[in-house]
Parts: sequence; structure tokens; C-alpha cells
Amino acid sequence: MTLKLHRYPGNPILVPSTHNAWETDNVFNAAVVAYNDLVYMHYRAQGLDRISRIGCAISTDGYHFNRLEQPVLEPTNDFESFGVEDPRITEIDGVFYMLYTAYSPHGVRVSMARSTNLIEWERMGIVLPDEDNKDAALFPHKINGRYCMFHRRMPDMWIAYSDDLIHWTDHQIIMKPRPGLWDCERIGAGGPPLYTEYGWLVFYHGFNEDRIYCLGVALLDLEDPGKVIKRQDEAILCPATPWEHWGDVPNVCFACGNIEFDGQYHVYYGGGDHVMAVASVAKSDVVEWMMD
Ligand code: BMA
Repeated sequence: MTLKLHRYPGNPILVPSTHNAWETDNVFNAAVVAYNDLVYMHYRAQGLDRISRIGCAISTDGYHFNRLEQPVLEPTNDFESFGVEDPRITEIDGVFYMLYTAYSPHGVRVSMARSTNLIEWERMGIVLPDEDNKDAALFPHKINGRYCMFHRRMPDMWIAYSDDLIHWTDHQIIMKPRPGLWDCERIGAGGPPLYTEYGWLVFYHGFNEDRIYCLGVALLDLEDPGKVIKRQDEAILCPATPWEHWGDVPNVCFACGNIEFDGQYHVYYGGGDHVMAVASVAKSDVVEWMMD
């Protein structure tokens, strides 16, 4: 069986706004979390100065969003002077942790911030120092007593473990690009992994020699996420609409958030580095695929 994500017919669900100078150009690559019966979307926004900031939009149904006027995170430090990008948010024990890409003349670094209300964020700093790295996402539970996260050392997807969320060790490659397939050049995490009784469900991105960014799906062992139980050969979503083909960057479906509601997994993704969209798959189909 081949899993496919089905686009919400009302896509795109968030587009740039001419009301705010900081988000006139692109709104994309959003973290998404459900909290207090609302869906919060923390999106990467670019305006006239092309600096990335993180905006926040809130929804009662996961499809229609109202945005805050001001960004919730914008560059204030030297290590992120060119922008804060591609947030992924995970709730652990009532605290929300955002991993984001801090971009500066020094390169791109995995950085962390925390919040208890999703609006006010406290920086925890760079967590993977001295290396160009991005596409980091935290697991929602500790594994064998330690925190776990995905990150990306080019061109592979890695995991690492930590006792305190700040110092990360036991780095290990979990998935590599596959020659001849849609993800043959480079891969990286989508949103945080989703817990299921069959394993960690992972939506990730990859691209090929034509730089077409598609999304894929894999299942990792619950106790040892370094073990890949299953990885679908076919992409689960590839650029096919005008706003995925022609945005700020052509041919991009790039996800940073996934949540479940109404019996479906919903993957939120940036189309063409320009707008936000959502596509979904029935949990029952995913269960069938996991057991297949
Ligand atoms: C990646 C990241 C993403 C972006 C993608 C496509 O390297 O920079 O933020 O969506 O490229 O341009």
C-alpha cells in the first residue's frame, strides 16, 4: 500500500500580508501545535528586508487562521542576525520547545527557545555549536530517560540524545538519501515525530537532482529511533499545484509541523517558500501501512 497526503481544498491557508512590513513577501515552513482547543501555527515570515522572523497565527479548526500583528520571535542576537527560520515546536511536560535555524554570517545553527504560552519565548541559545546544521526537531517523550532530537548533517538525517536539552551526544545517522529515488540528494526532518503504538511516525523532506522538494514518510522503533522499521519508496506529497511550482523558490513542499485531529494526520507545509498549506492522511490508512 502506498500512502499519499491529500491537499485541503481551501489551500493555501496562509499567504503573505501587505498589512505588516515583516510578512509582505513569504509566509512558510510553520511549526504547528494543538493547545487549549486551538491550533497554533508559528510560521517563518519574510518582508521587505528579507529577514526571516517567526509569526504566530491561531485557529479553532486547523484550517482558518487569524494572525498576531507582531512576530513572536525576531533576530536580536549576533548568531541569528540574518534571520530565525523553519521553527519546529514540541511540547514536553507542559513546556513548549522551539528548535529553529539561526542564520548569521557564521552560517546556520540549530537554536532553541522555550515558552509556556506559545507567545512569549525565552532563548536557550545554540544547541549544536560550531557546525552548519538545521532541520532539528525534538521528540515529545524522553527515550530511555534521555531527550532525543532529529538534526541534519548534510545530506543525512541524524538523531542525538541529551540529559538537559542543551548538551547533545551519541549522534547517529538514521536515514540517508536513496540513489535513484525522489530523495536521492538530501533529506531532513519535517515536524516532530508522532507517537503511535507501532513506532514513531515521521514525515520528512527530501530532494532530487532537479531540486524538487517532496515529502516522505517513515516509521522508527519506539525504544530505539535509530532503527528504521519502514520507509516508503514513493514520496507522500510532491509539488503539483501552481503555488508549489512557482513561489519564491520553485517546486517546494517543505514541512515543519504535523498534528492529528478528526481521525487524520495533518501535515502543514510551505508551498514554494511562499505560502502555507495543509495536506492530510487518514489515521486508519497509516495504521494499515504500518502493519503492512
Ligand atoms: C532549505 C531550507 C528551507 C527551504 C528549502 C527550499 O534548505 O532553507 O527553509 O524551504 O531549502 O528552498
